[in-house]
Amino acid sequence: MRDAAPTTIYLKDYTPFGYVVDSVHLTFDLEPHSTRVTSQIAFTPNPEATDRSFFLHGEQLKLISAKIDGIAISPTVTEQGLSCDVPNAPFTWETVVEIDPANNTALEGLYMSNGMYCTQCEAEGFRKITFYPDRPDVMSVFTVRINGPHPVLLSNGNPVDAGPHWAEWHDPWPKPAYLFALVAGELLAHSSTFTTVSGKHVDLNLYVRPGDEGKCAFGMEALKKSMIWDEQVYGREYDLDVFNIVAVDDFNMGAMENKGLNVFNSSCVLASPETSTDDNFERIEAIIAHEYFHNWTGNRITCRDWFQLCLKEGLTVFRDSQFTSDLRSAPVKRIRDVIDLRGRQFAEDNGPLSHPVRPESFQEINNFYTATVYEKGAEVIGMLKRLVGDAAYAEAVDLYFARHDGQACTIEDWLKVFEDTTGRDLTQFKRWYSQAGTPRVNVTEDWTDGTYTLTFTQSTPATPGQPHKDPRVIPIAVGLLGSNGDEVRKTEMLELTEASQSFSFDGLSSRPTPSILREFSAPVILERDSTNAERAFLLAHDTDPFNRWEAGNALAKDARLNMITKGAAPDADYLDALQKLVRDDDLDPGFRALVLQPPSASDLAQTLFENEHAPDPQAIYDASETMAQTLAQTLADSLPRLYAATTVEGPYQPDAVGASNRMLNFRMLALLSRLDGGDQAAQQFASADNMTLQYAALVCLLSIDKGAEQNQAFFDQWKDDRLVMDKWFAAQVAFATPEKTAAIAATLTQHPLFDMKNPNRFRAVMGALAMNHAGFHHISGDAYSLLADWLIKLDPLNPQTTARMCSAFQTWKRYDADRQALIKIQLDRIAATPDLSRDTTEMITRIREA
Ligand code: 0A1
Ligand code: ZN
Repeated sequence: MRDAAPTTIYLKDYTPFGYVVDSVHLTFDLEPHSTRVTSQIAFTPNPEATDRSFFLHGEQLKLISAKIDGIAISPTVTEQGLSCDVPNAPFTWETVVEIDPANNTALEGLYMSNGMYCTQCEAEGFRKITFYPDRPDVMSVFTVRINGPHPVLLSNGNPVDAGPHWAEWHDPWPKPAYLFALVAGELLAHSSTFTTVSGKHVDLNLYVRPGDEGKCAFGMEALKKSMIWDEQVYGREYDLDVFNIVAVDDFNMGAMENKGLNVFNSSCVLASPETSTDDNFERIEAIIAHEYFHNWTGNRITCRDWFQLCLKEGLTVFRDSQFTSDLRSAPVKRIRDVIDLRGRQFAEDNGPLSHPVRPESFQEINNFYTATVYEKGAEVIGMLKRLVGDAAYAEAVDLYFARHDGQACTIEDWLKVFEDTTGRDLTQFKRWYSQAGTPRVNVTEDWTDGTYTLTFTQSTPATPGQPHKDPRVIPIAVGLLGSNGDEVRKTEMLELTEASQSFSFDGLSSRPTPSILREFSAPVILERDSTNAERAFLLAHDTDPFNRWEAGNALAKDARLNMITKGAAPDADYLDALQKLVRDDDLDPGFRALVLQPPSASDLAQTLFENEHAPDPQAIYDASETMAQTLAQTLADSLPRLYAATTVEGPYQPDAVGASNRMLNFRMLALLSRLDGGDQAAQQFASADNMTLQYAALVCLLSIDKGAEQNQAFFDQWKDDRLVMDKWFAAQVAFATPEKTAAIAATLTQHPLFDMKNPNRFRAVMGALAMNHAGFHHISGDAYSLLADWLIKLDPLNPQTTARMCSAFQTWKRYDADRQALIKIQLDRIAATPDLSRDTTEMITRIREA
């Protein structure tokens, strides 16, 4: 067994650690296979704790020596850690351990990536570096000495001193061990400086491998924008002399907010016009902001225990969304966030992996870095802000920073600052943190004697371990439109608190058209009978951009669902509404592109399932293809003009306006390709001087089962660029036709550049396989077994990435009996694999229990 038998940890069992850590001094003697870590830790008995047993976490460590107050001791060591008797008074603890970073393929703790040393300690990776109370409520001041031959030796905080082959760092801010970081390697710095609002000078460095120095400028600018934004919007200033970012090629997640030393997956920080798309630029800007914002929401104020993960993640995602909205188009950001929420979080919340924003138990915390904790966690903050208003939100957050700076907190602490500043009782609101599942909100309406009444009824389906749900507080933003499209009632925030509740509007001269759940004011599924005519009206007139898009989205979904379930032809009203909208040059091109973006196959599948139809992935694919073809023909006259009008002249800039035009330009090219067999796309591919246009052209070609020549040319041009090669691997699988998908993915796993140990490359192929809905669910079952084969192979090397990718199977109960049987075989096969990791065991067990 590589992992100890899984045990379940419960929120209700929390107790504080028996000792306070006054200071930590670490020395690293770096060697690829035998790095020595010497720790000197000052412990004091914790007056607030009752349990004084002394247990330090430690996994995969070779204990060389242990001393208490300078005297050698022989502690009891197990696979999980170490225990021994200690004095009932302050004492100094010292251990020497040996670890093997070169063989650390799990990418947790201290590991090596392309010859460079780096660490990943969240959530529980520090215990793979040395024996320590590895829990977020134990905060301490760290001093770190690194001995190694590398020109760059980094840790948290401020540099103290350095010499040939050594460096010392001191972080004055007490922090939990999960924020510890160390980096050593032959790296180049892209440097700049920042002066904070109170005049403090900060050195900024972005460290990269030689060859990547041309991809740093955008990230550095994004960092400065984030620093200014957090000062201006949240009053948060940076608090060290340096802020370092390091790009690492082998990384399980996107990036990590270690104090003063953020470590980034290189795909989430390196960017250049030639190698990155507009979407990459926007994502990089957001992730840099996210990690930077953690300095206050996560680091200065951290989590008491891992059940409180949403305290830092929900709030930080909310803050990075605000940042992107401020810098770019707010409506486009909101629409994209909702598409993403429905695609990932709703799928999670309505399946076997459903869990509350604040879970109450887990086996492996790494499995809870989920869309529910992050994105639904952010939606909960958005709702709170809508309920109390902007000014009260600002006041409460100020109090949060003032009251809790330097502490490890809980959701109760967070809600209390809102209760104290607003006088509101948030007991019912707190259900958003404790109840899993997506609420359904049904709306009916009445028009009697000049009074218009909306009646809302809420219910949430049972989720694993939670058969019964209580009504939540749901903010529902409603506006009313008159027959000429004028707003007869501006947006009002209705507060739904009962299972069923009515709201009336008086003094209207005629029956209005309601615009409900504006700005997507709550993460719920709204159920309401509507007509195509009403949706077309809202698509043309709604003054709320989100709901305007939503009306188009509802039309788009219905048209396809009718094709699938009733054999209907592509809906004429829908096509007509789209024609009008696409040609309306007063509308933001990015917004028009989003209205044209087809609903995802997975979203259609979920809706079919909810309406008691087992979704047929091939039928969904066929309907979407027919619709795209019909749309292309309907818009044929406008396509060349709009394609030309949205072609951005001049050198490429990753700015919001250019990106918005290119979004629509891409939609036009995709439709044009269906009429001209890909001629225009081939031309664009040949002449493109930036990745956005080059990649868009390749995608358009692959989507119509063409582009073999361009695919080869793309490979020849970019084979030495890792990040572009990830795109190459992914595109071939993601845009393959259903019957070819599994075979293409299988072939790519045999490609010399396929490397399962690199999470980005593994995800490029296997993630794309799972995302190609009709390809993944092809009735041959080939994709299911291919993915299972590779999950079984990866698990012993990298449990965390394996476990995350198991979620490809989470929706299996949506599908027909044949597909369920095919998936079940694979789930059983994975479950029966000897020595399966704790991470993957937990995921597969939960999915199988569906
Ligand atoms: N805290 C990081 C995400 C992160 C979480 C876990 C990791 O390794 C297990 C790595 C990164 C963030 O929210 O950006
Ligand atoms: Zn985060």
